Amino acid sequence: MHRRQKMLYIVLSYILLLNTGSVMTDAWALAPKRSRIAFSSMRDFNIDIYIIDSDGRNLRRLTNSPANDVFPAWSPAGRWIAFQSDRDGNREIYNMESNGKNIINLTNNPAMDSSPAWSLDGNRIAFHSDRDGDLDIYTMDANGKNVRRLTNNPADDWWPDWSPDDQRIAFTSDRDGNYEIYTMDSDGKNVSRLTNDPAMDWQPAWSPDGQWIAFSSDMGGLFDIYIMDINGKNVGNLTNNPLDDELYPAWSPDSKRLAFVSGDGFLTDLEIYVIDFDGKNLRNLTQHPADDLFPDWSETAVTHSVFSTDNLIETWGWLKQSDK
Ligand SMILES: [Ca+2]
Ligand SMILES: [Ca+2]
Ligand SMILES: [Ca+2]
Ligand SMILES: [Ca+2]
Repeated sequence: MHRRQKMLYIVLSYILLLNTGSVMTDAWALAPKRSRIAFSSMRDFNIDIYIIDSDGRNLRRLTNSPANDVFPAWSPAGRWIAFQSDRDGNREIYNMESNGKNIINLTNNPAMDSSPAWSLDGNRIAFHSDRDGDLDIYTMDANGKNVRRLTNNPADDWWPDWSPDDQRIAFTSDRDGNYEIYTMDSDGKNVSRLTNDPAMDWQPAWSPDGQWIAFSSDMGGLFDIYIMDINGKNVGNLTNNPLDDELYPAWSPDSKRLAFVSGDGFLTDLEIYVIDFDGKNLRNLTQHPADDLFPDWSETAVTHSVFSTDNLIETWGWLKQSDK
């Protein structure tokens, strides 16, 4: 199989077959913060969601289901992790507390609902779905209500990610013949194309400082992680790896580093890597023979470690019920 076809097959297998109002209390704001990466892993022979400190310590498994739990996405304050699972028989978006408890079903539609991305005010979740016949971008309230369709195009429109001011949403579409990165207002208006090349450009990730959009592209042959400014200019290859493909970029909260997925040169044993914004200090974070993929990075309070009982978590949940 051609390498690009094989990569597409692998990615699509995971997708298709695996099928504020915030009022910070002083105590919450002072709670210790940890830099952590949520990801999915096949290490227990089906794919579940894990978290690991960004220095590689404190690996913790969050879901334990025979279903496929993929695409974890931290809420801005770190209390929730949205994810995609096929535990009800088709792909839906769920929310859980970042300690893995209180799983809540957000979508309930026989179509594929995938790739959740939180608005930075914590009020909305963008996702892609083929519920209207082809892939389009939608948003919903964080409780699953008020679903709005943002794109209406027979092309594939997918992989949404919000700008840090919640005004724009980056996404991928092949509406102009091949996959390019686009942005649009968060109501779907004022679509702008950022890339324009015959390569496959997809999986945009908006930097938390608002300056950059990272994405994966095979414009250099294999897939690498590229960074461009939010107007599509100054495109640079961050990974520049001639041996394997890089996918799924995810920014650190300080916009100084990125996590991404890469393999070992044979499209097997996918790992989560982290790298500095300038391409230095590449590190394999997971180092496990199973596939590790779909990283999402957060630096937020670790309430379930600081306060070890469920009672206290619930108390904090009550105190912080406006926290998304
Ligand atoms: Ca569904
Ligand atoms: Ca579409
Ligand atoms: Ca392209
Ligand atoms: Ca691995």
